[in-house]
Amino acid sequence: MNSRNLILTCVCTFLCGCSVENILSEKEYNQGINVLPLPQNINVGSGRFIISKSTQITISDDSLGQVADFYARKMQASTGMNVKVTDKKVENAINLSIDRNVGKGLDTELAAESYLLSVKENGVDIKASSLRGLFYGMATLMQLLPAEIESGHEISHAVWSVPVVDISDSPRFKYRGLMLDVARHFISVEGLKKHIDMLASVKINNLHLHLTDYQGWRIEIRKYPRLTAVGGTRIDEYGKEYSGFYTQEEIKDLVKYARERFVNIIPEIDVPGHSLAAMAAYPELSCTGESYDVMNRWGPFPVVLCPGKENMFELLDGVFAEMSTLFPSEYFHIGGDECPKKVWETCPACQRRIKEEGLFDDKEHSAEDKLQSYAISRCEQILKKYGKKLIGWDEILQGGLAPEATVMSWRGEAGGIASALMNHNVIMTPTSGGMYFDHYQGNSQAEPFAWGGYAPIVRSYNYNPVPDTLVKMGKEKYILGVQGNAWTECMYTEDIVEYRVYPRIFAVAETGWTPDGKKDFNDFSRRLNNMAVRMDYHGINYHIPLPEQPDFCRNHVAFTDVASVSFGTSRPIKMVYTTDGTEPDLHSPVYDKPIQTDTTCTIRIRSVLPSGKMSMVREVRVERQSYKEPDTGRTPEHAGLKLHFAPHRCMYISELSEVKEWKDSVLTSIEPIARLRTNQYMNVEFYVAVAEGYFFVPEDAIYEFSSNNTRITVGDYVAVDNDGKPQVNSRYGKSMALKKGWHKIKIEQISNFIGGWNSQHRNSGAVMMRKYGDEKWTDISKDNIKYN
Ligand code: TNX
Repeated sequence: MNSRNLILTCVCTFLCGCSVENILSEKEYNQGINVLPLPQNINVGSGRFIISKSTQITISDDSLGQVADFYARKMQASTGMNVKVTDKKVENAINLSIDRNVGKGLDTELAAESYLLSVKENGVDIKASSLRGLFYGMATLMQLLPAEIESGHEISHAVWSVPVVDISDSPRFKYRGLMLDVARHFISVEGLKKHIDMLASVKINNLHLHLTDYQGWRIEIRKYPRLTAVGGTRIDEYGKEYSGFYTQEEIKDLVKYARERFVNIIPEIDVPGHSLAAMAAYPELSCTGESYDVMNRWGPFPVVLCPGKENMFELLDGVFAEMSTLFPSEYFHIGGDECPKKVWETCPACQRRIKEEGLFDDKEHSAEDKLQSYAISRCEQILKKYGKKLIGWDEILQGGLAPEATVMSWRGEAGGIASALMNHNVIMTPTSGGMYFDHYQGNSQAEPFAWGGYAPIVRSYNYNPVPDTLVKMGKEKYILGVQGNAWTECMYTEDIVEYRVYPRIFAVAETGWTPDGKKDFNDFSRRLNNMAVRMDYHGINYHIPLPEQPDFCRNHVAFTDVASVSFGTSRPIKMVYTTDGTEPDLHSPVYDKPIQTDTTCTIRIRSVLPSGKMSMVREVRVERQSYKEPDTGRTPEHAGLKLHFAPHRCMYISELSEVKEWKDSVLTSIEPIARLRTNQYMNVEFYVAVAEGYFFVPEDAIYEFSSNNTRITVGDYVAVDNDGKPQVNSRYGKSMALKKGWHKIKIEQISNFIGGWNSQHRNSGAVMMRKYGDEKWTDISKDNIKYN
């Protein structure tokens, strides 16, 4: 024990009258300053302030009671101390006061979020010009305390201390947000409250709820009950109902909860594309009056509202009217993304509207683009009536921006830049900047199934929302801030949503708050270890970086002699492993050099945070093989593969034995095995196809295989197994040592919906292979397949 802690021990023994067992600040993850987002200015002094039974929160006037009570309750829960709130001056206190000078000179909203925090050995002073600023000052104080302060139940015999510091802090941007897509997969009110707690703790001030889409309408509208009665339920591919929506009472409760934590909730009703759930409820909203079912797979789809008719705008007026009273937010999001306009070209009502409004084709925009702008501008007018400002995705630029629209730039930054140049406000949330939390946060071979794309936390962290072009043009002030988006097509449960959002949203928090020049990924990584413990107390299922092979990440490694498998993590974290089949735990060997073996084994490896919390286990099968001889010495006779095809609906390979009506033909190249269908999006043609024959291996080598087809068998060996899994990115390839020559191959393909996906959706049909050491995959080409 060092001398400072000895003093602490004595002080606490004196104050508590008990023997001290738990000096929380000594724990590895509590050491140093762990404030996240990092404050603008921080000066660390020496000594510590200790929270004791006599510590009270003092307030300069009653209006501060709300903030003081909030934190008093929080501190009481974990420390067990009855932290009183008083308007009297007392010793050993946390003093909250309003000081109009804090943040002076800044933009009003930035000033309101600014605070001064001074910790001395005998007390804490927090000053701000508003309640919001005081709330953030207290949030920082919580982060200066040990992570255990987040506990919901008392931690006894603990010392609660804060380092002596001086902090002056204000945000870089006024908008710092998270979008949750509750339309594809619903999140319960309790689940949302958990998110709000975490967001508030890292000073994120906006929660954007994507409430409607093709796959569901999730908010009660009293005037249009069918929106939820019909639009709130879809029948999944197994015939099971999936439903959920928020009642207006639940929304009120949620909004109140968020307001108490200074989180603004922005609702989104996505129109005129992404509106199928509403059209299922009210078919007259479509151009043709055609009736639809709420969609049970992931789009986008060529289905759109009809802006030619007035009833679209009547409905939206009713919807916006009710929602405007529920959500105090000054912003309202109307979506506007991925609007399919083809149907409008042949819709008499749309064409009439185009004529009447003079929306003619010009060099830049088609008449239908302009019709979309017309629809968005009408939305803006309706919202204006209810005192709201419109936000839309960057597609609302097509056909011209609505006069006062704020743009969320997601398809890169171009839309954001174009909007800012036209003096429109912008929120940056580009896929390219690591702002898409449905993208993989680690190697797709190692991580659980996700939408696709790659957004490691370092990319989210390093993103700078102000493009140089805008700085040069003096337009950077139009960048309101930054947001991370969690689209939930592939987030089937609330746990998975948490896994994808945390900790990447903390990177967004820091990008949105801390000046770019002060950001430091290594220090951020260190602070994440402290945040992890806080998240544990909130029951958040956060992502812990998995061990990955730095060169080629694969779950199956073949070797003929000796194998050497090395691992790393996306930020410095300890790894433990076993090779004897047992589950690695805290006592297992620590990974410190490549694992070498000359016999077949399974490496089980996981990461361990300083708190002792472990990641999921990765299993890497390391298999000793001898080179497989070709299956025939002679070049097979005919070009292509033998194809057996049947129009049969099933889900698994094991069901193929039941198929009777096979039709035989020849597949001249492999890819069409996934293209034996009518329409990729709207209809899935259910079929099974099996192609058999030989493929040519150009040289003796170890090859790995990858394909989105259901199963690939080489000789007798299953080289790719996607059986029963969403086949949108191959994650199951195995490796084989193969001799030059013709080897047997069997390609099995099941066309069905799997996990909400058309199994053909992103499937090129190809079977790819690559030699160990090669960077590039190559398709098995039509010249290299033959049959007898
Ligand atoms: C595009 S981002 C969409 C969403 C999808 C997402 C998947 C945006 C405005 N539209 O509907 O869920 O991609 O990454």
